[in-house]
Amino acid sequence: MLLAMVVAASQPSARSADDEKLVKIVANDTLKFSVTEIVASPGQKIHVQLKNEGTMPKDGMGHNWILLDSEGEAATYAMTAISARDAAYQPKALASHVLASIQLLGPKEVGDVTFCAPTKPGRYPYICSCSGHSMAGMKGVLIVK
Ligand SMILES: [Cu+2]
Repeated sequence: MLLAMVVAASQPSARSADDEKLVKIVANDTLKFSVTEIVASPGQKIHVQLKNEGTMPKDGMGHNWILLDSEGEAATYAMTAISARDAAYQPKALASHVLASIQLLGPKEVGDVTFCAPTKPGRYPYICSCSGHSMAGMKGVLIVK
């Protein structure tokens, strides 16, 4: 009986579709995300849609969305990504720090990703890793609480 209760408690709570959080982010040539803060509950299902409304060419001014596991890794990832142009600015060596991502988008392209928020409360940074964009301010944070 006790075992059955423990098992039941460890199951993800049955959430309805209404609990899925839809976040629409717009990126453009000004190197900003339209949404810089997302608040979610632990394990909450999140659907992020990124739209690039810019007009500049994908090579150099494309935008992606990379959610990372810590603030420290975000800085490292952004630096490393600059020389990972051939991998669409997603350095494979750091892939283990990526919690969710949307691929590099050219002008007028839209990308999506659906994932579950980390179960551990905290701050999880997201960046555009295209050639230094996050250093110019193209970043935000997912706050799990
Ligand atoms: Cu960008």
